[in-house]
Order: sequence, then C-alpha cells, then structure tokens
Amino acid sequence: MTITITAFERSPDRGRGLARDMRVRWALEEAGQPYEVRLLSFDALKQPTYRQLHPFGQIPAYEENGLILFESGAIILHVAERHGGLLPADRNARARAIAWMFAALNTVEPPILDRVMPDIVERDESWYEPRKPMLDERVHRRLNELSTHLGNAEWLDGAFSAGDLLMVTVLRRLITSGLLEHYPSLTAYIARGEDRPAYKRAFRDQLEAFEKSQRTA
Ligand code: GTB
Repeated sequence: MTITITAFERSPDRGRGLARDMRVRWALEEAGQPYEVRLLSFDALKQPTYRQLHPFGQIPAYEENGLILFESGAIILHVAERHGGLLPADRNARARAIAWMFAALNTVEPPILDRVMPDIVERDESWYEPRKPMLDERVHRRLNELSTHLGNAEWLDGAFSAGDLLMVTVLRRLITSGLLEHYPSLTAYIARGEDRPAYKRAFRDQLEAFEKSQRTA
C-alpha cells in the first residue's frame, strides 16, 4: 500500500510547518504509515491534471491505492479510522475526539485565519490596522474558551487524539502573532504536541524539503 501526499515545492512558510501538509505528515507518522511526498509548484497546483486530485488546486491531496482525497481534516479522519494511534477505541470517546477535530477546523481555525491572513496579504490596505483589534478580540475569545476547557489537562479529552493533532496545528498559526503569550497553558499544550516523536519526524521532513528547495532555487 503506497500513500502519496502533495506539498509545496517551496513552502511560503519557509519550513516552519505551518502549511497543511504538516498536519497530514504528522498524522501519518503517529499512525506509523510510510508515505511519499509529491512536491509541487503553485503553477502545477492549478493545472487540470492536478485538479483531478484536488478540485480547488491546493495542497494537501492524498492518494492511496486508487483512493484520492483532499481536505486535510478528511484525510486525517481517513488515516485515523484505518490505523491506530489517533482515535480512541471506546465509541463515545471516539465521537468526542472527532468533535474536537471539527472544533479545531470549524470553530478555532476560522478566527485565527481571519487574523493571520491579513498579515500576509493585506498589510498595505487602509483597513488593515483599524480591523486588527476586532480580529484580535475574536481570537482571544476562542483562546480563552479553549484554555478554560483544557485547564491543567494534557490533552483535550483524555489521551492524545487526532483532535489534539489538529488543534495544535491550528494554534501554531499564531506562533509569531504574540497572541498566545497570554495563554501559558495553550503554549504548553502546543509544546507537548511539538515534543511528540511523530511530530518531530514530520517537522524535520517538511523542513528538509524546504531547505532542499532553497539549495536548488
Ligand atoms: N481546507 C483545506 C485543507 O485543510 O486541506 C485548505 C488547504 C489550503 O489552504 N492549502 C493551501 C494552498 O494550497 C496551503 S496551506 N494554497 C495554495 C492556493 O490556494 O493556491 C495554507 C498556508 C499557506 C501559507 C502559510 N504560510 O506561509 O505560513 C501557511 C498555511
């Protein structure tokens, strides 16, 4: 069984593990599944042949014995359902872990993206500075709620799960924003995720890909 995922040939995050292939790499490492990575340019993502894998022309896409998937959350759920290490065996605990996957993607990630995307694409716009306090406030609301739920626990619901994996990758988008400084328990939570051997292998591999792209640029 060969699993292949797609990732940026030259990641705009410069190997900081913020692009969405990172979460899929991490999930595959947690599940102990070997995989290959097809590195693609921005141009290649928009070609009709690639759109057969990913209708929106984005990374990551996932191929496994004729199965083609897109959307990082769906890919991770697929990996988690077929292999151990990412979802609990108990049916109720499993349902709750899946709820945390959705919470990461649907409830926590949107305000974070609304806050960090303007830093990349709208810095020179007249609305950039006036909108920032409102966007900060929306992120703070979620971070407050999340840190209240987490309390002193290690993970969101008992043992580490795909819910934590997604939540940690979503929160990492804020690492240069300064917003996480107010939440030591969330900073520690992210650090616990980053300390997992599977995370480290995934991070190392995506960083190596970026560094290689710089040498051949
Ligand atoms: N909902 C989809 C999923 O979860 O899989 C979103 C996929 C997505 O946004 N992919 C982005 C992409 O392919 C890359 S990860 N963009 C190219 C395009 O749309 O043309 C997003 C990303 C980009 C850059 C940074 N960065 O520089 O820090 C971080 C994350």
